Amino acid sequence: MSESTGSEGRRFPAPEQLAASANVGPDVYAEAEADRLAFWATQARRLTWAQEWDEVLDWTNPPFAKWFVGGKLNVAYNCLDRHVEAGHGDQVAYHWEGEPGDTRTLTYAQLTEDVCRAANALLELGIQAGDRVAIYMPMIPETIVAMLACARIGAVHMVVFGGFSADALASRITDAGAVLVITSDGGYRRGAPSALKPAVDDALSRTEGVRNVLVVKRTEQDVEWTEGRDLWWHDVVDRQSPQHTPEAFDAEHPLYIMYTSGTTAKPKGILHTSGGYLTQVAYSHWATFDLEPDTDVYWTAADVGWVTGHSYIVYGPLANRATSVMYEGTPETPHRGRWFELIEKYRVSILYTAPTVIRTFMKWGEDIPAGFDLSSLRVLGSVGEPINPEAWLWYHRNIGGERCPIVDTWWQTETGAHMITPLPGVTSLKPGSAQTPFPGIAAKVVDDEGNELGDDATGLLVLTAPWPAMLRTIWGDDDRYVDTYWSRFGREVYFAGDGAKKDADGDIWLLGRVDDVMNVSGHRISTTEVESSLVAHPAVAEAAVVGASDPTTGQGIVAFVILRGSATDSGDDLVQQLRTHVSKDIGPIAKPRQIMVVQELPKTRSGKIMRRLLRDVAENREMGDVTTLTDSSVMNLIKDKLPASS
Ligand code: 6R9
Repeated sequence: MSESTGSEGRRFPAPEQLAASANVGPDVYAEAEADRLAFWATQARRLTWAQEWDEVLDWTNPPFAKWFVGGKLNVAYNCLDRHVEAGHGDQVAYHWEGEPGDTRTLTYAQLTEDVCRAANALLELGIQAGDRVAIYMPMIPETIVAMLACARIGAVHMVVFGGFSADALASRITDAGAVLVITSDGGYRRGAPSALKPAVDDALSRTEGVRNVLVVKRTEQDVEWTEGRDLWWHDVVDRQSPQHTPEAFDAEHPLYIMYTSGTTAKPKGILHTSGGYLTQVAYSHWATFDLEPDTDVYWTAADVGWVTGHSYIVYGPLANRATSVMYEGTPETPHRGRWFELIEKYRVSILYTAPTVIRTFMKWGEDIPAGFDLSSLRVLGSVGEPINPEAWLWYHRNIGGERCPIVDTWWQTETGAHMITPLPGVTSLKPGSAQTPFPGIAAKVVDDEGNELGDDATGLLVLTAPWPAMLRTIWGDDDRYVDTYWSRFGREVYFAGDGAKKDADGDIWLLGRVDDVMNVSGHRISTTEVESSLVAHPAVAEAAVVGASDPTTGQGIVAFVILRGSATDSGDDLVQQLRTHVSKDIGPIAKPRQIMVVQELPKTRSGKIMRRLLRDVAENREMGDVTTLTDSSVMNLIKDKLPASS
């Protein structure tokens, strides 16, 4: 394989001190392998159960799994009260920072009281266990309070990313059958208040069944008000009792629905339940990041409205009694050093974010992180997309000071928690590869017939044993659940939809979604590999590659690139240079037919590039559904840049 895509041979062994002291050592894999169910039962005991389970796993009717059958627990109690009862009420749960610079500190004791008040308010509004509650909020503490209040009373939350449109919100409210919406007047983004309530009003004009809208005041923007339906959070919640006795729910009681990224037509409502989910998010958060609850300051710099926010801003960290940072705004507001300023201010020791952010930082230049004290960091994480080796190395050098291991965690909304990842005190790291199935997880790379592949052969990623945090179904559509994930290789093999390969050391490389694989003159080429090659060129900060239909080659490779701040040339010469670079790097077959220099790329909330839209542009088509774009104006900018002929 080419240098830029990872085989430069550099390995980054676990730092000695970490290897000696980490929460999890090398023996964990054998232990989990010896008895997978016993291993997960051990991890489930990290939680406090009101009643222990009779059976770890019921897999008699695959793919409908039941974990910790007969067990009962309360998820919010596990995240809050038990830490307070154990004497940690004064520990900070969140250092929250608003984009304008306002701050709030929430201890475990305060958060517990806030959640109890909100739970009592939901009960007063007639919300019952099993009811669905839509949450459409900015990144403020009330968002977490609302989620935990639902969990506490057994209501099912359905968080919709605040950047999504009224359309996206309406279709999700309808599909989930939500009876209450929790929102705010707005939140701060890029230095200005950005309204949320109008989108709720718009969505509710097209849906039925929502009885009330609970509105948090954040920006003081004017809002339209529907009497009898709309209620201010501070009017209803603040007067409630700070006490509420949690009820224990069945381990399989629904916890939340999260709709997936929308890279397909109709969004899928992924259903997660209680006991298995909390077990795996808590254990993985502790093991993958080597969390020390007494000393670490942990920061998942992502939106709560993405599964990463659910599992690693809210449930995992709270179940483990972590102290977290939560930030409302964008990384460039009011200046491009904002994140680094926060790391310095709160002495963040573990940072978890997405490759797209790292590539943005690369574009802005290494002088920015160099201006801050980042010496508190000790473990870094990546999630959301394959991290190009070039971005990995930049992250390692410029943010991690060459001392912090980077855990590249592969997982999905559907998997609920980490599935393939290095462990920071164990794994010798390979930039660009997620490497090893997590302890207790079984993953393989197979060909179209299901035969296992190795030696760098490109195939499909499958999971061959059920896992505690797995999705239980697609909300309201068991058939689609079976068809989408469990029919390609039989009912006991989960088809992830990602291309992958396993190298000679047995390490797994993720190659992007299967539908992102291009076919050029009969050769299968992954978009990820061409993107990594482009990003390895000194002039390129970020690249998106799509296969556009081509009369001679079947598909032709079309690349969209964002240049680094330091790049001087952006003309035809550079484009030719880049084409030659890819051709030398991967092979002439991978030489892009066309390269376009753009300012922005269309992204989902999780930072995934929406290649589907770029393909529409590359093939000169009307654009498809843009409701899940974080910023829909981006596509107009790109189209304006196009030469009329393309
Ligand atoms: C957590 C999350 C899932 C899809 C997944 C894959 C891609 C996520 C990755 C990665 C390579 C990683 N993905 N992490 N690809 N390396 N470390 O992102 O969930 O939004 O559901 O997306 O994201 O393609 O199938 P979700």
